[in-house]
Amino acid sequence: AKEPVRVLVTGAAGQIGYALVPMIARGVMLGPDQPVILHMLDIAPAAEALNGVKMELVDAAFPLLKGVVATTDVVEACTGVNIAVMVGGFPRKEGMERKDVMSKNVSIYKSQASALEKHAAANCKVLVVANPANTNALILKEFAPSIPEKNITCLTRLDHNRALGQISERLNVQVSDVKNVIIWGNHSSTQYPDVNHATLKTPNGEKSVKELIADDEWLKGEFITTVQQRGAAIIKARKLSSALSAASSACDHIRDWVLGTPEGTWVSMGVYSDGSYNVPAGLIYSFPVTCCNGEWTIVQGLSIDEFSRNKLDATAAELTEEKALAYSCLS
Ligand code: NAX
Repeated sequence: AKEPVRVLVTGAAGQIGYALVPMIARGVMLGPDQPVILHMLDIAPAAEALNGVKMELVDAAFPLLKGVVATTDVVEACTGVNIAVMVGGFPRKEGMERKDVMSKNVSIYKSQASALEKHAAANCKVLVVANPANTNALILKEFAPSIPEKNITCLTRLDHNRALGQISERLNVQVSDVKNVIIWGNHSSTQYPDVNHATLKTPNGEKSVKELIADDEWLKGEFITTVQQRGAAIIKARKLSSALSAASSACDHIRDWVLGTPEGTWVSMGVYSDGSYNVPAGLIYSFPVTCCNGEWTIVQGLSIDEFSRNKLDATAAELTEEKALAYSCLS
């Protein structure tokens, strides 16, 4: 039998946490034969709700779930974890300045970075979900210098999956037959969902999604804005932000990272930029990646036309500005 993997979920008493922890306990994240021990962290005002989630996990009698740690103590939460999914953060409330929200999250991610650095298992993999996701991940990286930078990522897989979903609806095909869309840049409304290299699996081989759709106006207009604005559309409909899709995509992100992407398929992950595609180095930026043996690699050599270039640069500029804002909160 495999040794259990310890998975930390911060903000576990929140909406995404409530959707995510049962998925992890059922093997959706790490596979149906991988036992897990869940570490759930939240803050004191949510302690009772967190305990309620723990009670439900016990009640669900998940065969793969070998233990639950539910705590408001960051050190206890981080101790020995192999995977950390950072969902907890400070939400933007009406009337709040961007700088104030950034400052709250910078201080949260700074202290949680230190706890992970000191107490997590060696080679712990980190996924930041909480917004501003890319910049929170960057702060975490800066304050956990002994965690390899390759191990710190942020979630853009939800945006990636949303793009696949939009294409499958438009072409009236199975979403599982569509692949290789790309989300470039920030998990924000400046992200660039790119279909230039996407393909559809057909009985006669792989076809270009762009050629099949053959509607540049839609691809450069409504498609992009629908994916960029999907979060707001969900809030409008549900009066709550996306939770089940965010949780499911977080599982996809970790599963592909740990277990590998299928041959010929790439996915989008927010990772530490090395300057590929002339994206400034030193940002956490979403790129197309393949994963093998627990490591991601940026897909190289894709052609970038002028339209795409401008979009890649615009979202990079926003991230550079967010980075400066985050740093200004440190002093
Ligand atoms: P909720 O407000 O329901 O849950 C957040 C939880 O975090 C709360 O239980 C809160 O008490 C806890 N928390 C706050 N500060 C904490 C701290 N210092 N340590 C531990 N826990 C803390 O929000 P939810 O809808 O679950 O969303 C969580 C985060 O995901 C938000 O930042 C949200 O913006 C972000 N999202 C990111 C997405 C992505 O694709 N990257 C998509 C979905 C989502 O919008």
